[in-house]
Amino acid sequence: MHILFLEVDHEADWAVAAIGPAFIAAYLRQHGHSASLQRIPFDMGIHDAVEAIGKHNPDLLGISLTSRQWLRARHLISGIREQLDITVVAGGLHATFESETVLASPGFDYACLGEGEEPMLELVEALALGPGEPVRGIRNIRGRGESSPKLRPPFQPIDELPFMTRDMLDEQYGVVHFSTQRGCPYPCTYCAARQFSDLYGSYAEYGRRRSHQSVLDEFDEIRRNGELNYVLFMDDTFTINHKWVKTFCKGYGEQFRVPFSLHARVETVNQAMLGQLAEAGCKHIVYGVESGSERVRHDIMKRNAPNQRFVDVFKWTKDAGILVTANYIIGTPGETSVDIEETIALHQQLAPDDFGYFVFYPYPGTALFQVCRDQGYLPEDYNDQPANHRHSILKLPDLSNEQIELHYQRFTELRIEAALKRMPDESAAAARDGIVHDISRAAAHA
Ligand code: B12
Ligand code: SF4
Repeated sequence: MHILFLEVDHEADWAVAAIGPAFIAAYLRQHGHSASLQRIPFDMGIHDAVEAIGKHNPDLLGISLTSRQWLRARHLISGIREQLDITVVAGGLHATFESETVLASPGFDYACLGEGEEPMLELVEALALGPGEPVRGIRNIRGRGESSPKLRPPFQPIDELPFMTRDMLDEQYGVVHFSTQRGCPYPCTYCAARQFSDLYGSYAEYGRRRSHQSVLDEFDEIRRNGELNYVLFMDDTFTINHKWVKTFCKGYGEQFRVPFSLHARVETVNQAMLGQLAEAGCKHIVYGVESGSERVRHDIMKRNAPNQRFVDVFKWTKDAGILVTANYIIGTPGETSVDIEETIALHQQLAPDDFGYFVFYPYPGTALFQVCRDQGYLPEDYNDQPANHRHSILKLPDLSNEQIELHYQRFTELRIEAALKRMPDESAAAARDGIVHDISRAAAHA
């Protein structure tokens, strides 16, 4: 069977790599099927999408859904199915935690909950038997009108998963995406990633990390087949196991030492580890700071590190010669303008090389989604509203949407200022217009 995965861009200039599909496609190919990927760029209409899909001559369409992709994907699949008679299965976080909504939408036949490799193979093999009654009873796969399916345990041993199909990752200039583990042990209440652990029971059941040998073998394969110039580690929190990281740094540093970036949490690093990472080639770390208010972090987000820890870790990271990016969230339920002032104050103290700032969006399946629903902050039609990080969809008692917009605007200004500071004087004035234009253009996509 030929399985075509769709990756639906939902913003003009922010396309992401299809990590989930690349894992599933590798597994399907290993089992004798063929698979490819069709990206649906932001400006591609339904007619062109149908034509592009037709060129792959697929037997089955698989679509990966995050909440941000949902609205456009819903529109596309409904339009595509009016013209193409083909079975559609959705997977990914949104399909997992909103499977009922997804299946109630025209054109979707199946939703896959949780990890997709084995369920997808089983579905493909059942569908290959020929047309007939809809397939039922496959663990993780929910059909229209069916209740939530039973889940199979997470894939074990993780080393036996084939390496991602790189031809589906749109990689250029030797910049590669890489995944060494599944799952994150932390309980952050806004995070959809950690919900997979809850889906499977706990992190002890869901969390798995590949062996060093498997990781190094994949790098070796990448280098044999093409360029390897920069590595983007996609793991939620790369630094959770010091022993693993130390051995990785030694092996990777000796054999590859290709520069790389990763995501970390301040509690999980220390000076020694940062030194090892830098020595192995680490050039950039992204830390989730989220809020400068210890109350918000502790009581609302379930993140217990004190502000001082962020200050120390940012210093150690810079001292190790690693660039540092901070991410902030504004507009969580229970947050006030005073808290956001504290975030800005902490940001000034941390002085990261760059930062991202996101208006809080309640992802289905998360603890804060439930809070928003229980407290009546969530609109009934949340699934019909765009999921983005520029506007709040909530009605919060302590923070109006106008206030959130103003705070967001302030972060934008801070970012423009920081960008201008990095430029020589003569280019700064000219650049200001360009940056303002780019940022307002990005905001217009919201
Ligand atoms: C790496 C990463 C990024 C990278 C690159 C993403 C990419 N795909 O290349 C970058 C930095 C660009 C990024 C950006 C953002 N990200 Co991000 N990102 C991640 C992260 C940490 C890992 C993704 C990953 O590699 N997963 C590994 C693969 C194997 O897992 P998977 O995708 O879930 O796939 C499995 C199953 O879901 C299923 N499956 C998936 N697709 C399909 C399809 C079919 C047909 C089937 C059957 C099954 C199936 O099978 C797969 C294999 O078992 C996730 C957290 C997470 N753990 O998922 C957040 C996450 C996906 N990001 C998220 C968000 C919100 C963002 C941002 C908005 C920034 C932000 N505020 O956090 C931007 C938006 C980008 C965009 N355009 O949408 C959210 C999405 C929440 C949601 N419910 O939609 C997550 C979950 C983190 C969170 N905050 O909770 N991200
Ligand atoms: S540490 Fe990061 S990935 Fe882990 S639960 Fe918290 S926000 Fe999610």
